[in-house]
Amino acid sequence: MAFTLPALPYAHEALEPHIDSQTMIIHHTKHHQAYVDNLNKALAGTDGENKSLEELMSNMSSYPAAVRNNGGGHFNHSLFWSILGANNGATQGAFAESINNTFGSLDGLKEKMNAAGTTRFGSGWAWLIVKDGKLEVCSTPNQDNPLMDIAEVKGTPILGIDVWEHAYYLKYQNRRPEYLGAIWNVINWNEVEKRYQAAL
Ligand code: MN3
Repeated sequence: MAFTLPALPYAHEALEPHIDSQTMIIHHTKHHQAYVDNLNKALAGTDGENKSLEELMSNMSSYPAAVRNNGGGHFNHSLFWSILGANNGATQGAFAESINNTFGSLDGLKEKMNAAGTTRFGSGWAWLIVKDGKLEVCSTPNQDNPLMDIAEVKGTPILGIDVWEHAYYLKYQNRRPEYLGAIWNVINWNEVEKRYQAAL
């Protein structure tokens, strides 16, 4: 029951020009594959071998760092690929209403996410989470995420943006804010909304 690398739901070049195909190929087939392989290695022969990713996240304090780093890496990237793709337009209905009520507008949400990603020192993630039925923006270091029992801010992540340099360095070099500005062109809002509904 080893974990496996999920296929991308689109081609590696599908996010051009906002995220270049070389970055996507390396990010998916090298970085994510390494998290999967190292997670399987870290769990081999332990009781964690038969746990789901979600079960691992919620009990992360009882696992060694290799499970935290690589299990988080596997979960985070699987979510990341799913919420990218063709930008399918504005959000609607209850989800759009909740965004407007919480952040003023969709632009307000983007600003808050970009600020979380820009101010995260070193490597990590910016997150939109559902917590007690409400939307909230937060960030985590390294491959941590808000599902982990050790997270500072806990909730169900419905949109995550990878701000590790490997996510943008080939195209944007040190310009993380430019990458964060561009990524909104390739967010699959249908998927984010689906995750929002499921998290309520
Ligand atoms: Mn990454």
